[in-house]
Amino acid sequence: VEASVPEEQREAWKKHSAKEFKTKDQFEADVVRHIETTLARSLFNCDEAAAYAGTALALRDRLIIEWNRTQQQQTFADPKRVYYLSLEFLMGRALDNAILNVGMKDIAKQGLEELGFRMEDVISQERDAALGNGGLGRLAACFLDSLATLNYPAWGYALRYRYGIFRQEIVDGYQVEVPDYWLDFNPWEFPRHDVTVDVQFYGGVRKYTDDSGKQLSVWENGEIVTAVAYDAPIPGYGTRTTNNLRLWSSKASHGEFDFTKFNSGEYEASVADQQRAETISAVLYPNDSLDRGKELRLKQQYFWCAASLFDIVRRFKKSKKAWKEFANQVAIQLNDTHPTLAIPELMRILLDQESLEWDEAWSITQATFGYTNHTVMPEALEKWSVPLVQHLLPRHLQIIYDINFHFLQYVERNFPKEREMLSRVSIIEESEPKRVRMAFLAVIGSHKVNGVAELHSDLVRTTIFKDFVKIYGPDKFTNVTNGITPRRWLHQANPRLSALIASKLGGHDFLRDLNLLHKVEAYVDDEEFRKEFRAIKYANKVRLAKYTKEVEGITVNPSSLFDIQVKRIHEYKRQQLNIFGVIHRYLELKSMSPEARSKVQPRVSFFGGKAAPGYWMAKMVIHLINQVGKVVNADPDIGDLLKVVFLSDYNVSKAEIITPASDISEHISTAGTEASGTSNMKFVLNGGLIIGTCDGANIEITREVGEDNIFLFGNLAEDVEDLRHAHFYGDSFQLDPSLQRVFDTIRSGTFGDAGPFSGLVDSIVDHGDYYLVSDDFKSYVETQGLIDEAYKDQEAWLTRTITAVSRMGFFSSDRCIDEYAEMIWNVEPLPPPKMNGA
Ligand code: GPK
Repeated sequence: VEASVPEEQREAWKKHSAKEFKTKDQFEADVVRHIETTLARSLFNCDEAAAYAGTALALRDRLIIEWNRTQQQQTFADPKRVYYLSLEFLMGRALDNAILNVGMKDIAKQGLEELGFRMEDVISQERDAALGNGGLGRLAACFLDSLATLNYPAWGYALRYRYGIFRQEIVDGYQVEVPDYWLDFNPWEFPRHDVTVDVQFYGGVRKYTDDSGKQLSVWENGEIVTAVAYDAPIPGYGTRTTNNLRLWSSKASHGEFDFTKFNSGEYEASVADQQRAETISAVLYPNDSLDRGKELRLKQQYFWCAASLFDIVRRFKKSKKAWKEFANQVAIQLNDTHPTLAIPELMRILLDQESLEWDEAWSITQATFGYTNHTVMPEALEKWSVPLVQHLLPRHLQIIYDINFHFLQYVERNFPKEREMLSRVSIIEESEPKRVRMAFLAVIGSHKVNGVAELHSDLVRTTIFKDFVKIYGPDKFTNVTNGITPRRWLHQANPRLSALIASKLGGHDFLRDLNLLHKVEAYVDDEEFRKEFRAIKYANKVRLAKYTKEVEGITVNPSSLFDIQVKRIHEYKRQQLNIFGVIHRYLELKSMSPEARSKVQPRVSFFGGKAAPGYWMAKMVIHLINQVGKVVNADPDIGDLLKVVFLSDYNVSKAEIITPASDISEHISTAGTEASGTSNMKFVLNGGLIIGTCDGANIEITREVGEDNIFLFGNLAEDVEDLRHAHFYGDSFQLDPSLQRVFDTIRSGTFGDAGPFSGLVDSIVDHGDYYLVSDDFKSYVETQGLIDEAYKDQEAWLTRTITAVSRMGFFSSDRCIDEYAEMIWNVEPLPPPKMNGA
């Protein structure tokens, strides 16, 4: 490549090529230069926001140098690449992460101090990039971190939403949603106005015969919307590899406005067109584990799949390799069913544009895709109405029918005696209207399907995809237990614990190889180590207490047991079980003698999480928590013995403050409903224990840390079906007396107007208690009692937490990514780029 550029030019470029800062002085010079020239500010009007902007731009320069080199090297080596298609990337803040990943923390801290700023204050100026709902989106963000850290050539593809997940405000104890317009100043993205893709919607299909007599289809006369690429650099930790996250933004294909319409006096119509196009990437849908079937959502999905595939195919075609090499060059992972349209889209490209035969196109497609399932709950499984798909994507519907036809033929041939199976496994559900079962299409179009924890992957194989295991054999289905990046969730969120571990292990290697944590167990009896470990936990609790006072106005005592449940609010996650338990605790305290009260372990129950805006029950759970907090926190009989806090607007940057501060965290879903959970891993890694059900990754956490270091309770997944059945058909419903008392108290108006809470109570008492709150209540309360007792022995508790931390190595997202790379993608790392003079 270089040889094509004349010698003199090459020399000039090399001489002036951008240099990365290495010293504190150079860092400060870069920051000041950006503040003065990029931002047009000065020493005299540089506030913290400007200091953040200058620092971010200085860091960005550095990332970009490494990013350019990584991309050049990948272009040159042309290895097999991974493309992670996810509608959600819950990235959080980028600056702190960038500073740590390039190993510049001390330099940046000292440099900022010399310029008159505290690093923490500067970092906290950044808005979260909140392009996701919950676990699924944060998993994607952890995966990007691991892919770069492990030097895998990998790209993420998503949408550039103008509005991320809404900000949550609490008004009169109710959730209020506020739009999250986050793009005012975003130094981490690079608009690529030259990288665009025209995406078609609607229109019709015309069949024709080409010169060789072959029958072909062409999709035409649709509406065109243009996708513009925005790139964000993803730095690896301790490596120069800097990968790319490409976000697509939608705009009208005719630019600002349509001149023909404008000139014919339809100015308003032309602007309306433009706004309609921009609406596609305007907002992240705020539903978690719920499919709402909205047309705009389907448009988002196709827009993003079509733009991404075009980009991937364009890159492949530059290499001039034959089509049969495609799956040797490209691995595409479907994060849930949201990108499933990528399957018929690749087929359309191969059949209609590249004129491949069906069988070849299909084997390329299947070899390219892998599909990750994140839930077995029916309300979350996407099904698009056939008339809607027909209208919006007529050619794709034909291809989906053809895929189904070939598939059902295969099933019929191989299972001639099981004719009922055909309707069960058909991609098309024979409902009114008919619907496309996206999960089935994803299974059929992929070569591997994985669940996200062992129990979940078992349920995937034995429930929703049971027939497919029979059809394809068991090898198509596998498990990759989720993980988390220890860079953000230990080193960044809990720097002092990271430093303590590094001091004993002789450096920070464990951040790249988390299994090294097992060496920490040797220090479990080391007095000096224990003292510092305890002091760190206390300091983290003090930090959360300070935050709680400043932001929520509630005083909590950091010596109390901190009990935390933060995650999306969902009936299956059972925050209602937690708050009913809190009410029970309150009632017990109220009925105790002062003498008995003096022996009680003080506790703070923290809650946090957003409810989907249309999810009434979840919103009432939030309301109940806030109302209980109002009463309990103001009760002079109770004092520090019990406090109830709802931490509003839970997000990634808040999780970095909350996670290191727990003594106990709650992961109490109805068994069989939480596919994995990932915050459970974060809390234990930061020295907190879990109260949890035998669900998701709790089971593997138990296996790793040992049964003595986790508090499990409740019914097992295998018994859930029978219990549900019994609620409906068994003898009359008998409530545990203490739960009955909780309900009576709510109904009596102790926590304000009981009207809003009737749905919560009735769903248990009158509507079959689908989530088995009543079945698990007693064992939940008892286990909380065991925790109170155990916590009183602070030395034994400390031993448990240290032991648990040392056994968490398995839950690094690096381990997951290596498993995906080997079992699903068949890709190898590419050694990081060399730098000039390196
Ligand atoms: C699963 F189906 C979904 C969804 O729509 N959103 C979401 O965040 C979560 N998830 C699971 O609920 C978690 O158990 C799991 O850890 C996470 O995905 C990542 O796999």
